[in-house]
Amino acid sequence: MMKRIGIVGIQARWSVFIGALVLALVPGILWAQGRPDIVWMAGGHEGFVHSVAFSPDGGLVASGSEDGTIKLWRVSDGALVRTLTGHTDWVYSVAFSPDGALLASGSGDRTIRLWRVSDGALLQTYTGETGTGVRSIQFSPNGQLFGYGRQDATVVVARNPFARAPGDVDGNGCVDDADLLMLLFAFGQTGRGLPEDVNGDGIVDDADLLESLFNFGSGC
Ligand SMILES: [Ca+2]
Ligand SMILES: [Ca+2]
Repeated sequence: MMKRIGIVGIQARWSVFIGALVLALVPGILWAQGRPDIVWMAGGHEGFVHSVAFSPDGGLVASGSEDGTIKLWRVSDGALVRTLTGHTDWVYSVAFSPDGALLASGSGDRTIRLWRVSDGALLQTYTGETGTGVRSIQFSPNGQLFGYGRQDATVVVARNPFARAPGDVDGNGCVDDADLLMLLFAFGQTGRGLPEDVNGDGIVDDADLLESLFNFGSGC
């Protein structure tokens, strides 16, 4: 009888210990599941923010809002770098080009706009082939194309008019020895948005060299 009480007592103590442990851990677990680990939060838009995108170098985050503006924020501290204005309806989607030079935006105002990131200049506005509005937009990995989704259930892929010619690593408009040299110096490097990564697959290798050689002399 005494032995049974002893076992029951040990079991009870273990139950209390495990219960206390669970009570101690659960709030932490729930907290971790309940909210992300915030670096910063920033207000400034005057409507729903429909889209955010990081620049390839990680320095900027762009946001597109129902207020018709796009804002560029410094990732390190959340400082507002620039507000891009021009859209006359909701901005549904924003995307950086792989080299970080361009930002594309799609809007309910039936336009697509291409902006220069360095100074916020509006480089191009498309009003054709935008249907009843543009909901989503993204560049191809090598930056030669951009794709977008329209409100009328249509997907479109178009050429980026500001893309470098394949193989024009230094962006001077001509594929020549200088580009090949840059490519060879960067051979083996990995990462997104490298100008030497001609085919945009994330690595500078034989395939990029071949594509450059294939386009050698173009634009010169
Ligand atoms: Ca070149
Ligand atoms: Ca490549």
